[in-house]
Amino acid sequence: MAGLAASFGSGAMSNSMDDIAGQAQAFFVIGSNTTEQHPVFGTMLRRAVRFRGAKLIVADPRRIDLVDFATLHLQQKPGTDIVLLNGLMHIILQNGWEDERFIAERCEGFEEFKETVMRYTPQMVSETTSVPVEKLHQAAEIMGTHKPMAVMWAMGITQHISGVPNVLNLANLQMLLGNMGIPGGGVNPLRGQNNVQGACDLGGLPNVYPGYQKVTVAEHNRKFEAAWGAPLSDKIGATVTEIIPDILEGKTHALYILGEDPLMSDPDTAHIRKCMEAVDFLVLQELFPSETSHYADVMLPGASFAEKTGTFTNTERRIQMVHKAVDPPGEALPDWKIITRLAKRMLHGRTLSPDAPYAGWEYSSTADVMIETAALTPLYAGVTHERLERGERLQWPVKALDHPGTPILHVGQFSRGKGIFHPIDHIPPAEEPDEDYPFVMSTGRVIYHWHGGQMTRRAQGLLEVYSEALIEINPDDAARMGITTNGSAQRVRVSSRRGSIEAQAWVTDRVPPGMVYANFHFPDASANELTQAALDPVAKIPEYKVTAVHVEPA
Ligand SMILES: Nc1nc2c(c(=O)[nH]1)N[C@H]1C(S)=C(S)[C@@H](COP(=O)(O)OP(=O)(O)OC[C@H]3O[C@@H](n4cnc5c(=O)[nH]c(N)nc54)[C@H](O)[C@@H]3O)O[C@H]1N2
Ligand SMILES: Nc1nc2c(c(=O)[nH]1)N[C@H]1C(S)=C(S)[C@@H](COP(=O)(O)OP(=O)(O)OC[C@H]3O[C@@H](n4cnc5c(=O)[nH]c(N)nc54)[C@H](O)[C@@H]3O)O[C@H]1N2
Ligand SMILES: [Mo]
Repeated sequence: MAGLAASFGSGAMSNSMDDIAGQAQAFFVIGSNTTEQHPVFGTMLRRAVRFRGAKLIVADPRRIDLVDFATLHLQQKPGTDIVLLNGLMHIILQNGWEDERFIAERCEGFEEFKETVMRYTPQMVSETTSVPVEKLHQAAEIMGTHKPMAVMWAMGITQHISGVPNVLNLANLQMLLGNMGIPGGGVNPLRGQNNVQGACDLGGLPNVYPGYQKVTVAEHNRKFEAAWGAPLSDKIGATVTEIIPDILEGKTHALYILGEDPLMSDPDTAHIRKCMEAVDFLVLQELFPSETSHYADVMLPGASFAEKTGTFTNTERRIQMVHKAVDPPGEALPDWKIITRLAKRMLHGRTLSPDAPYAGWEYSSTADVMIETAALTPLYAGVTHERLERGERLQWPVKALDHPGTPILHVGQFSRGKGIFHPIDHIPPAEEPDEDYPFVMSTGRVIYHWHGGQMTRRAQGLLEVYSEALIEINPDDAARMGITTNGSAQRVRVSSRRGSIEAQAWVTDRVPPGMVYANFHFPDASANELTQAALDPVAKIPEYKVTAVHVEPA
């Protein structure tokens, strides 16, 4: 739940949940099952639609619950988001709905971008995405005439080999409409885990120190070397999706995994098994014996969220205090204490640099960790546990002790000066359906379970409502194959080039014909037996959302 999972997804919400839900005239939710996966914000959006009449456009290959409240549903084929967005921007430009002043004053690269977009005619976009031309026009009109509009997305956008270009194209859309730096607008990636934002903020990424200070900038290296009293590398490290496959290349020899269950959550499980068998030494810091624990040489017992005190930074960059409610059981300790103990053992016998204030790992509580964070991290410079305890609602950047924090980013100016339009062309998914594997499988979550299910499969109440993996399949496909939900032929076998799983079918028009949807909550039918490690070349995020599969009655 913490740690290296931080490499999934990137960036931060430019706006806050309150200003979006309260002030947007329209919402564009693309690739996020918001009511099931972000229920608090999902409820806020639903209320804004019902009680305030805000418009809602949902772009999702599935008819997710949010569609019931939507003004319009664009049901694009998985992996065609670039084309869809180019088509919408094409129509916006044709009708003069762009914000000329914003583009002229705050952006650059517009002409080249426009040239690309003008090649994506509604007809051609409709053919690639299977969204009807009229719906493209309706969506573009809502966007062009309801400002500000807020854009929200999640893993349906980022878990593709085109994850980064997909996100850049959403930024293009918001710059084109002038929806940046204002309440009710912005570009808003909904961050998944309770503290994935905090883990990224505080350096849980291979290319930056805390506060996104790049390791390749000499000045940053000097600052952290002086603070920590140790020589530091200026080389960008590897991501989790590189570290594990590197075992078979002989480049990774040992793993220290905290709060992650790669046997369940990484793509292509058969390959991950081989890697785990091959690694020389594996330390796993966990709450429970997980699927990955079968391969661990040493297990360190971590304490759960309810058993420790510290901060979580949520999806809107808000830093929040969390207090210990119960004592950790047995020998379990908060993760920071385990890490500190390990670090001190490693320091043993080394003389510490006397001028380096944080060389010795001397923390008596997480408040001390925050003092060090504030001293070295401009984004968190004014954050202290005292301020948070007083009830201050701090969203970074918090520039000083008397700075109130920053609810909306990019007001008046982008952080790098001008906003750049990026011309983006279609990048087809790494694997497309063919004769042998004619279906597209997409994967994700259900509301009742959490990822590999180590926590939620231990909760009896949740198992009572959702006890085994269900695979969503369209009624037309099911009828053709003789699959019914209450007859004898209710189980399906789904196979890809990597593996095969068998599970209960859920015959439903939530998915269109030709598509199935599977989750990775149950070890005996995990979608990741089938997925592949095709990565976005920049973010290194796997293409979990598109796999070519074969489906048959089991
Ligand atoms: N209950 C519960 N809540 C969770 C989690 C959990 O495990 N359980 N996990 C948390 C975490 S870490 C995360 S990252 C978030 C994830 O939150 P979300 O990203 O909202 O959830 P996902 O289930 O990954 O699916 C996202 C949506 O993308 C759609 N989709 C599939 N393919 C495509 C495509 O090609 N294009 C587009 N535009 N959409 C597509 C799917 O139909 C789905 O509706 O959820 C968080 N919340
Ligand atoms: N097919 C497919 N695969 C996916 C995705 C998808 O959409 N489709 N989504 C991906 C995404 S976005 C994510 S974020 C990952 C999530 O994948 P993981 O991070 O592997 O999953 P989690 O279940 O969140 O957490 C892993 C473990 O952390 C332990 N844990 C919980 N709290 C603590 C703690 O405080 N300390 C310690 N030490 N351990 C703790 C839990 O017991 C659990 O076993 O899955 C990815 N995998
Ligand atoms: Mo995630």
